[in-house]
Amino acid sequence: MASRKPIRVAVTGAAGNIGYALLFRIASGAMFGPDQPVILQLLEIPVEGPQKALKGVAMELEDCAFPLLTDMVLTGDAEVAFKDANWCLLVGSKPRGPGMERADLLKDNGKIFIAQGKAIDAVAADDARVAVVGNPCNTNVMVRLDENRARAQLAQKAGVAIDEVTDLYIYGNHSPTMFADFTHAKIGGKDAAGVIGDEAWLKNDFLPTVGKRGAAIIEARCLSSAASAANALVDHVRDLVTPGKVHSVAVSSEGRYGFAPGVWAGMPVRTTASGYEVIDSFAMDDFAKSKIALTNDELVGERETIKDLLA
Ligand code: NAX
Repeated sequence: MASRKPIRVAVTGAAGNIGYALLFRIASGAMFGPDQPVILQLLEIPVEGPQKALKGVAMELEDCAFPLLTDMVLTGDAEVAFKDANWCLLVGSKPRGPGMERADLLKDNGKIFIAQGKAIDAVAADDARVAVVGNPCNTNVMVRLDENRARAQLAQKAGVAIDEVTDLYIYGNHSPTMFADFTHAKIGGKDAAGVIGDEAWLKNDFLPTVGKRGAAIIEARCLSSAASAANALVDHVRDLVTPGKVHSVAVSSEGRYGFAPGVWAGMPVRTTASGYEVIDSFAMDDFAKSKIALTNDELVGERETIKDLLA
Protein backbone atom coordinates (compact mmCIF):
# COMPACT_ATOMS: atom_id res chain seq x y z
CA MET A 1 0.00 0.00 0.00
CA ALA A 2 2.66 2.51 1.03
CA SER A 3 4.54 2.42 -2.28
CA ARG A 4 3.39 5.95 -3.22
CA LYS A 5 5.63 8.81 -2.13
CA PRO A 6 4.22 10.32 1.08
CA ILE A 7 2.67 13.78 1.01
CA ARG A 8 4.17 16.11 3.60
CA VAL A 9 1.35 17.88 5.43
CA ALA A 10 2.28 20.72 7.78
CA VAL A 11 -0.38 21.60 10.35
CA THR A 12 -0.04 24.64 12.63
CA GLY A 13 -1.78 24.86 15.98
CA ALA A 14 -1.64 21.09 15.98
CA ALA A 15 -2.34 20.70 19.71
CA GLY A 16 -5.43 22.93 19.57
CA ASN A 17 -9.06 21.88 19.37
CA ILE A 18 -9.31 21.80 15.59
CA GLY A 19 -5.92 20.08 15.40
CA TYR A 20 -7.16 17.32 17.66
CA ALA A 21 -10.16 16.68 15.41
CA LEU A 22 -8.13 17.02 12.21
CA LEU A 23 -4.91 15.05 12.49
CA PHE A 24 -6.56 11.66 12.94
CA ARG A 25 -8.69 12.22 9.84
CA ILE A 26 -5.65 13.13 7.74
CA ALA A 27 -3.69 10.14 9.06
CA SER A 28 -6.62 7.81 8.35
CA GLY A 29 -6.71 8.78 4.66
CA ALA A 30 -9.84 10.94 4.70
CA MET A 31 -8.07 13.92 3.15
CA PHE A 32 -5.81 12.42 0.46
CA GLY A 33 -7.37 9.03 -0.05
CA PRO A 34 -6.92 5.47 1.23
CA ASP A 35 -3.74 4.78 -0.79
CA GLN A 36 -1.81 7.94 -0.11
CA PRO A 37 0.78 7.87 2.71
CA VAL A 38 1.33 11.08 4.67
CA ILE A 39 4.00 12.62 6.87
CA LEU A 40 2.58 15.00 9.48
CA GLN A 41 4.76 18.01 10.30
CA LEU A 42 3.22 19.54 13.37
CA LEU A 43 3.83 23.08 14.60
CA GLU A 44 2.94 24.47 17.99
CA ILE A 45 4.14 27.59 19.75
CA PRO A 46 7.53 26.98 21.39
CA VAL A 47 6.13 27.01 24.91
CA GLU A 48 6.21 24.10 27.35
CA GLY A 49 2.45 23.53 27.75
CA PRO A 50 1.49 23.40 24.05
CA GLN A 51 4.64 21.41 23.19
CA LYS A 52 3.79 18.86 25.87
CA ALA A 53 0.21 18.65 24.62
CA LEU A 54 1.52 18.18 21.08
CA LYS A 55 3.61 15.26 22.27
CA GLY A 56 0.50 13.72 23.78
CA VAL A 57 -1.41 14.09 20.51
CA ALA A 58 1.49 12.46 18.66
CA MET A 59 1.43 9.56 21.15
CA GLU A 60 -2.25 9.03 20.38
CA LEU A 61 -1.56 9.15 16.66
CA GLU A 62 1.07 6.42 17.18
CA ASP A 63 -1.45 4.41 19.16
CA CYS A 64 -3.88 4.46 16.25
CA ALA A 65 -1.34 2.48 14.18
CA PHE A 66 -2.48 4.21 11.00
CA PRO A 67 -0.90 2.39 8.04
CA LEU A 68 -0.75 5.62 6.02
CA LEU A 69 1.09 7.67 8.64
CA THR A 70 4.72 7.08 7.76
CA ASP A 71 6.37 9.75 9.93
CA MET A 72 5.75 12.73 12.20
CA VAL A 73 7.75 15.85 12.96
CA LEU A 74 6.91 17.82 16.12
CA THR A 75 8.36 21.28 16.38
CA GLY A 76 8.10 24.85 17.62
CA ASP A 77 10.01 26.17 14.62
CA ALA A 78 8.03 27.17 11.52
CA GLU A 79 10.96 26.50 9.19
CA VAL A 80 11.15 22.92 10.43
CA ALA A 81 7.39 22.43 10.19
CA PHE A 82 7.12 23.74 6.62
CA LYS A 83 10.32 22.09 5.32
CA ASP A 84 9.47 20.50 1.96
CA ALA A 85 5.76 20.56 2.87
CA ASN A 86 3.35 19.87 0.01
CA TRP A 87 0.34 21.14 1.97
CA CYS A 88 0.44 23.79 4.69
CA LEU A 89 -2.71 23.89 6.81
CA LEU A 90 -2.66 27.07 8.85
CA VAL A 91 -4.94 26.40 11.78
CA GLY A 92 -2.96 27.87 14.69
CA SER A 93 -4.10 31.33 15.70
CA LYS A 94 -6.15 32.99 18.39
CA PRO A 95 -9.87 32.45 18.51
CA ARG A 96 -11.74 35.65 19.35
CA GLY A 97 -11.89 36.07 23.12
CA PRO A 98 -14.43 37.90 25.30
CA GLY A 99 -14.26 41.66 24.84
CA MET A 100 -11.89 41.33 21.90
CA GLU A 101 -12.60 43.56 18.93
CA ARG A 102 -12.56 42.00 15.48
CA ALA A 103 -9.91 44.56 14.48
CA ASP A 104 -7.59 43.41 17.31
CA LEU A 105 -7.96 39.81 16.18
CA LEU A 106 -7.23 40.74 12.58
CA LYS A 107 -4.08 42.53 13.61
CA ASP A 108 -2.84 39.89 16.08
CA ASN A 109 -3.43 36.90 13.85
CA GLY A 110 -2.43 38.70 10.67
CA LYS A 111 1.11 38.89 12.03
CA ILE A 112 1.21 35.11 12.51
CA PHE A 113 0.33 34.52 8.86
CA ILE A 114 2.94 37.01 7.63
CA ALA A 115 5.72 35.18 9.49
CA GLN A 116 4.44 31.75 8.45
CA GLY A 117 4.01 32.88 4.84
CA LYS A 118 7.66 33.88 4.77
CA ALA A 119 8.72 30.53 6.22
CA ILE A 120 6.58 28.67 3.65
CA ASP A 121 8.15 30.72 0.89
CA ALA A 122 11.61 29.90 2.17
CA VAL A 123 11.42 26.18 2.86
CA ALA A 124 8.21 24.50 1.62
CA ALA A 125 8.07 22.38 -1.54
CA ASP A 126 7.88 24.33 -4.82
CA ASP A 127 4.37 22.98 -5.39
CA ALA A 128 3.22 23.74 -1.83
CA ARG A 129 -0.44 24.62 -1.39
CA VAL A 130 -1.73 26.55 1.59
CA ALA A 131 -5.14 26.49 3.28
CA VAL A 132 -5.86 29.06 5.97
CA VAL A 133 -8.38 28.09 8.64
CA GLY A 134 -7.41 30.42 11.49
CA ASN A 135 -9.14 33.74 11.67
CA PRO A 136 -8.78 36.59 10.46
CA CYS A 137 -11.06 36.02 7.65
CA ASN A 138 -10.31 38.15 4.69
CA THR A 139 -7.09 36.19 4.50
CA ASN A 140 -9.01 33.06 5.36
CA VAL A 141 -9.41 30.96 2.27
CA MET A 142 -11.69 28.35 3.75
CA VAL A 143 -15.45 28.95 3.55
CA ARG A 144 -16.25 25.24 3.31
CA LEU A 145 -17.66 25.07 6.81
CA ASP A 146 -20.22 27.67 5.79
CA GLU A 147 -21.16 25.70 2.67
CA ASN A 148 -21.59 22.53 4.73
CA ARG A 149 -23.67 24.38 7.31
CA ALA A 150 -25.90 25.83 4.58
CA ARG A 151 -26.45 22.46 2.88
CA ALA A 152 -27.36 20.85 6.19
CA GLN A 153 -29.93 23.57 6.98
CA LEU A 154 -31.62 23.26 3.58
CA ALA A 155 -31.65 19.46 3.72
CA GLN A 156 -33.21 19.59 7.17
CA LYS A 157 -35.90 22.09 6.14
CA ALA A 158 -36.77 20.11 3.00
CA GLY A 159 -36.61 16.77 4.83
CA VAL A 160 -34.22 15.28 2.26
CA ALA A 161 -30.83 13.55 2.40
CA ILE A 162 -27.86 15.92 2.36
CA ASP A 163 -26.72 14.73 -1.08
CA GLU A 164 -29.96 16.04 -2.57
CA VAL A 165 -28.84 19.61 -1.86
CA THR A 166 -26.47 20.79 -4.59
CA ASP A 167 -25.23 23.96 -6.27
CA LEU A 168 -25.20 25.88 -2.98
CA TYR A 169 -22.20 28.19 -2.76
CA ILE A 170 -20.94 30.79 -0.30
CA TYR A 171 -20.11 34.30 -1.43
CA GLY A 172 -18.02 36.76 0.57
CA ASN A 173 -16.58 36.72 4.05
CA HIS A 174 -16.42 33.88 6.59
CA SER A 175 -18.60 35.95 8.93
CA PRO A 176 -22.30 36.62 9.47
CA THR A 177 -22.35 38.83 6.34
CA MET A 178 -21.63 35.87 4.05
CA PHE A 179 -24.23 35.12 1.40
CA ALA A 180 -25.24 31.45 1.14
CA ASP A 181 -26.72 31.65 -2.36
CA PHE A 182 -30.00 29.78 -2.14
CA THR A 183 -31.15 31.44 -5.38
CA HIS A 184 -29.14 29.00 -7.53
CA ALA A 185 -29.24 26.03 -5.16
CA LYS A 186 -30.99 22.81 -6.14
CA ILE A 187 -32.83 20.21 -4.08
CA GLY A 188 -33.22 16.89 -5.85
CA GLY A 189 -32.23 18.67 -9.07
CA LYS A 190 -35.05 21.24 -8.75
CA ASP A 191 -34.88 24.92 -7.86
CA ALA A 192 -34.38 24.96 -4.06
CA ALA A 193 -36.47 28.08 -3.46
CA GLY A 194 -39.39 26.42 -5.26
CA VAL A 195 -39.01 23.19 -3.26
CA ILE A 196 -38.82 25.06 0.07
CA GLY A 197 -41.70 27.32 -1.02
CA ASP A 198 -41.06 29.89 1.69
CA GLU A 199 -39.03 32.85 0.52
CA ALA A 200 -39.37 34.64 3.85
CA TRP A 201 -37.78 31.66 5.64
CA LEU A 202 -34.91 31.57 3.17
CA LYS A 203 -34.21 35.28 3.56
CA ASN A 204 -34.99 35.81 7.24
CA ASP A 205 -34.19 32.47 8.90
CA PHE A 206 -31.91 30.41 6.70
CA LEU A 207 -29.37 33.15 5.94
CA PRO A 208 -28.92 34.38 9.53
CA THR A 209 -28.88 30.81 10.89
CA VAL A 210 -26.00 29.89 8.58
CA GLY A 211 -24.21 33.22 9.11
CA LYS A 212 -24.41 33.05 12.89
CA ARG A 213 -23.93 29.30 13.27
CA GLY A 214 -20.40 29.73 14.64
CA ALA A 215 -21.69 31.99 17.42
CA ALA A 216 -24.53 29.54 18.17
CA ILE A 217 -22.00 26.70 18.57
CA ILE A 218 -19.90 28.82 20.94
CA GLU A 219 -23.03 29.64 22.94
CA ALA A 220 -23.96 25.95 23.21
CA ARG A 221 -20.52 24.43 23.70
CA CYS A 222 -18.64 27.33 25.29
CA LEU A 223 -15.99 26.51 22.69
CA SER A 224 -15.79 27.33 19.01
CA SER A 225 -16.55 24.78 16.28
CA ALA A 226 -13.73 22.26 16.14
CA ALA A 227 -14.81 18.89 14.72
CA SER A 228 -16.98 20.51 12.04
CA ALA A 229 -14.18 22.96 11.17
CA ALA A 230 -11.72 20.06 10.89
CA ASN A 231 -14.21 18.13 8.76
CA ALA A 232 -14.69 21.18 6.51
CA LEU A 233 -10.93 21.40 6.02
CA VAL A 234 -10.84 17.71 5.07
CA ASP A 235 -13.64 18.34 2.53
CA HIS A 236 -11.95 21.51 1.26
CA VAL A 237 -8.58 19.91 0.57
CA ARG A 238 -10.05 16.64 -0.74
CA ASP A 239 -12.18 18.56 -3.25
CA LEU A 240 -9.18 20.71 -4.23
CA VAL A 241 -7.27 17.58 -5.23
CA THR A 242 -10.23 15.96 -7.00
CA PRO A 243 -10.63 17.33 -10.56
CA GLY A 244 -14.22 18.16 -11.50
CA LYS A 245 -15.41 19.04 -7.98
CA VAL A 246 -17.32 22.31 -7.68
CA HIS A 247 -17.18 23.90 -4.23
CA SER A 248 -16.90 27.20 -2.37
CA VAL A 249 -13.42 28.64 -1.84
CA ALA A 250 -12.32 32.18 -0.96
CA VAL A 251 -10.22 33.47 -3.85
CA SER A 252 -8.85 36.82 -4.96
CA SER A 253 -12.03 38.31 -6.38
CA GLU A 254 -10.58 40.12 -9.37
CA GLY A 255 -13.83 42.05 -9.46
CA ARG A 256 -16.04 39.01 -10.04
CA TYR A 257 -19.65 39.18 -8.86
CA GLY A 258 -19.16 42.87 -7.99
CA PHE A 259 -16.53 42.27 -5.27
CA ALA A 260 -13.77 44.88 -5.01
CA PRO A 261 -10.74 43.73 -6.97
CA GLY A 262 -8.11 42.18 -4.73
CA VAL A 263 -10.33 41.27 -1.77
CA TRP A 264 -10.50 37.57 -1.01
CA ALA A 265 -14.07 36.41 -1.14
CA GLY A 266 -15.93 33.11 -1.18
CA MET A 267 -17.31 32.00 -4.55
CA PRO A 268 -17.66 28.73 -6.47
CA VAL A 269 -14.63 27.12 -8.08
CA ARG A 270 -14.20 24.00 -10.18
CA THR A 271 -11.11 21.88 -9.46
CA THR A 272 -9.05 21.18 -12.57
CA ALA A 273 -6.13 18.83 -13.18
CA SER A 274 -3.67 21.66 -12.43
CA GLY A 275 -5.53 23.76 -9.84
CA TYR A 276 -8.97 25.35 -10.06
CA GLU A 277 -10.99 27.75 -12.16
CA VAL A 278 -13.43 30.24 -10.70
CA ILE A 279 -17.01 29.90 -11.87
CA ASP A 280 -18.14 33.43 -12.60
CA SER A 281 -21.22 32.74 -14.71
CA PHE A 282 -24.04 32.76 -12.13
CA ALA A 283 -26.39 35.70 -12.81
CA MET A 284 -27.35 37.36 -9.52
CA ASP A 285 -30.74 38.96 -8.89
CA ASP A 286 -31.11 42.26 -7.00
CA PHE A 287 -31.47 40.53 -3.62
CA ALA A 288 -28.28 38.51 -4.15
CA LYS A 289 -26.45 41.61 -5.37
CA SER A 290 -27.47 43.53 -2.24
CA LYS A 291 -26.20 40.71 -0.02
CA ILE A 292 -22.93 40.53 -1.92
CA ALA A 293 -22.52 44.32 -1.63
CA LEU A 294 -22.89 44.04 2.15
CA THR A 295 -20.29 41.31 2.61
CA ASN A 296 -17.99 43.08 0.13
CA ASP A 297 -18.16 46.27 2.25
CA GLU A 298 -17.06 44.27 5.28
CA LEU A 299 -14.17 42.66 3.40
CA VAL A 300 -13.01 46.06 2.12
CA GLY A 301 -13.19 47.42 5.69
CA GLU A 302 -11.15 44.49 7.02
CA ARG A 303 -8.56 44.98 4.31
CA GLU A 304 -8.34 48.62 5.39
CA THR A 305 -7.81 47.55 9.03
CA ILE A 306 -4.79 45.46 8.15
CA LYS A 307 -3.41 47.58 5.33
CA ASP A 308 -0.17 48.19 7.27
CA LEU A 309 0.43 44.43 7.38
CA LEU A 310 -0.16 44.11 3.63
CA ALA A 311 2.39 46.85 2.94
P1 NAX B 1 -7.33 26.58 19.89
O1 NAX B 1 -7.05 27.78 20.72
O2 NAX B 1 -7.92 25.37 20.53
O3 NAX B 1 -5.98 26.08 19.21
C1 NAX B 1 -5.15 26.95 18.54
C2 NAX B 1 -3.76 26.40 18.68
O4 NAX B 1 -2.90 27.19 17.86
C3 NAX B 1 -3.22 26.49 20.11
O5 NAX B 1 -2.76 25.20 20.49
C4 NAX B 1 -2.10 27.51 20.02
O6 NAX B 1 -1.03 27.20 20.89
C5 NAX B 1 -1.69 27.36 18.55
N1 NAX B 1 -1.02 28.56 18.01
C6 NAX B 1 -1.27 29.85 18.27
N2 NAX B 1 -0.43 30.63 17.58
C7 NAX B 1 0.36 29.81 16.86
C8 NAX B 1 1.42 30.01 15.97
N3 NAX B 1 1.87 31.25 15.69
N4 NAX B 1 2.02 28.93 15.42
C9 NAX B 1 1.60 27.69 15.72
N5 NAX B 1 0.59 27.42 16.56
C10 NAX B 1 -0.02 28.48 17.14
O7 NAX B 1 -8.20 27.08 18.64
P2 NAX B 1 -9.01 26.18 17.61
O8 NAX B 1 -10.37 25.94 18.13
O9 NAX B 1 -8.18 25.03 17.18
O10 NAX B 1 -9.15 27.24 16.41
C11 NAX B 1 -8.04 27.64 15.63
C12 NAX B 1 -8.42 28.80 14.72
O11 NAX B 1 -9.47 28.42 13.83
C13 NAX B 1 -8.95 30.02 15.49
O12 NAX B 1 -8.42 31.20 14.89
C14 NAX B 1 -10.45 29.94 15.23
O13 NAX B 1 -11.07 31.20 15.36
C15 NAX B 1 -10.47 29.44 13.81
N6 NAX B 1 -11.72 28.86 13.31
C16 NAX B 1 -11.92 28.85 11.98
C17 NAX B 1 -13.04 28.31 11.41
C18 NAX B 1 -13.20 28.28 9.92
O14 NAX B 1 -14.21 27.79 9.42
N7 NAX B 1 -12.26 28.81 9.16
C19 NAX B 1 -14.14 27.76 12.25
C20 NAX B 1 -13.68 27.36 13.60
C21 NAX B 1 -12.71 28.34 14.23
O15 NAX B 1 -13.41 29.45 14.70
